[in-house]
Amino acid sequence: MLKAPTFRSIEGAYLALLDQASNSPEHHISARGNDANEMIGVSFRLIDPRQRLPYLAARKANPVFQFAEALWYLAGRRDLEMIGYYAPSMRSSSPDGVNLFGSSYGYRLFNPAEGDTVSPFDRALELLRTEKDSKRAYLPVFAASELAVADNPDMACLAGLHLFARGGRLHMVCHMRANDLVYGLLSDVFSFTMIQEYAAVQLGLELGSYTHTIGSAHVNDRNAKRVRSVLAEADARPHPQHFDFPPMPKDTGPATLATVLVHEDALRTNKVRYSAEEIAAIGVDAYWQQVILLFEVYRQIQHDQDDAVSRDVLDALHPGLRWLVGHKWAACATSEGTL
Ligand code: 5HM
Repeated sequence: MLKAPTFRSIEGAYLALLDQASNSPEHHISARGNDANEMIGVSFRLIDPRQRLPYLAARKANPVFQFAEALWYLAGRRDLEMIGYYAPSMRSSSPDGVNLFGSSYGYRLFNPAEGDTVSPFDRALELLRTEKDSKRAYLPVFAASELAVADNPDMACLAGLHLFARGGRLHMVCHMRANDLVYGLLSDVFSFTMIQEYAAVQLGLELGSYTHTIGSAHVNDRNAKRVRSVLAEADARPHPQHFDFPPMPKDTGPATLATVLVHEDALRTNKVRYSAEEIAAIGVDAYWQQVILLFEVYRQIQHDQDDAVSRDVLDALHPGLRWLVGHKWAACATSEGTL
């Protein structure tokens, strides 16, 4: 069988990759000062790309950042102001302190290239609407000019995204030149499968498979301890945690994203504070209300002095998101101490 190994959700693929990189790596490298175990030419396929979050307490996945990054991409943005609030470490990749260049994939995908009037994303969707079984809906991200920048602090890790409309479903193949398996992989798969699902909704297709291919798949030595804890947790638990994540609503479009981003901006800049009841009255589907709930959780953590995030907001979260924020932030742990 020459196809990529298949997993239902990201968690199984994540654990298999960490296990292999830790226990049977192909190389030990030291690129740009980062010592790492590496495998080259790795791929896997997710049959249900909607299950894009791992439920591993030792990993402490951050669903607030994941949705923020996905929205930042979908909105075609490259500003640090938004993404730096959710991931302060990304500030060091910006050469001018204002924008990100190599890693602002959405800027390249969702804005027309210089001299063009239509974005690569819109062009790819148009192709998929008009050319049956097209193989041409490829959205390049890595630009050859990035190689010309000496000591480039932020060279795109995503080579490109490739969309295929087959049998009523929209499949995606993602080509990464390099992936940090512990951190980069999870946020990349989360965001790219969100772009895939958003594209499927625009085309009126069902969500298909997601195949992820990586040139250099590596685990940095400095993260080895974290990896051992994650693998030990997976080995010790009687059965994996499972929370099915719901589909993106069929009426999601640019107007939906714009509405969510207005609330994101107001919460990030602490201009509003919401109760669960107020978020339930916002005119977006319950799916997108979950994202606004997450942004309110993070607003309270960043801007309020309280020890605990308000109970009504936490209780309104989807059980999987509730589980994740409870393991990520002490302010979201339940008073009973268990989740
Ligand atoms: O030396 P190089 O440019 O490959 O270092 C970038 C590091 O960030 C690599 O470990 C790469 O795999 C990781 N990375 C990632 O996994 C970076 C980004 C941001 O572009 C990403 N995924 N999206």
